[in-house]
Amino acid sequence: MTSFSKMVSKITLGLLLFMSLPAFAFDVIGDLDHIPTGSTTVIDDFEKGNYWIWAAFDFEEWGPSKLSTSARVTSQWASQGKQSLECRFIESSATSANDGMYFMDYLWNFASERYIVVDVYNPQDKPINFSVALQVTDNWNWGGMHTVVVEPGVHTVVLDLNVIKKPRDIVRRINLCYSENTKMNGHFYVDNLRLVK
Ligand SMILES: [Ca+2]
Repeated sequence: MTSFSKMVSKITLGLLLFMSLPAFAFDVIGDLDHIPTGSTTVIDDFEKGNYWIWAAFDFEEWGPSKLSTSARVTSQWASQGKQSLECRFIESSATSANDGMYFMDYLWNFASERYIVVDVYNPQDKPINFSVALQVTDNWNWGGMHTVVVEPGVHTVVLDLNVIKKPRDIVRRINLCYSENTKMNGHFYVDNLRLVK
């Protein structure tokens, strides 16, 4: 083949591969089995810096030390753009907690929002438990949502904000919550954290 026809066949192959891949058709888990279709607001796509920190030894005043060890922006994986947030954790010990948190502080109003939707990639060969919790009102009251088991691979997690029986017009903190399903050191990635009405 001439170099031109080679190039054309490569482009054709690329187009065929592209067309055969559904856009972001990840397994949807959580409170819905599909991605809700209401208007969507992205909270963080992790493309413009890192606003997240992790709960660690400094959380000991609230109990044993957490399993979370870092929260950093990475280009190792992304479901949107080029970057995601990598959340690392260690396995529990006899004296540790069995959960970890990665959080961002700001002042949001989620009163008219219904779902939190986030893409989660678990690269381990064992499941992890994942949830999202808000801290609401000026008293930073805990507003937890359902915990889902994230099997190995990429999933879109949909969580219903109406589970939180507290006002959501003052949201101070968003916590991405890991809890131990299987004892292991590991990490997971999140991307395209968004709200859907
Ligand atoms: Ca991204």
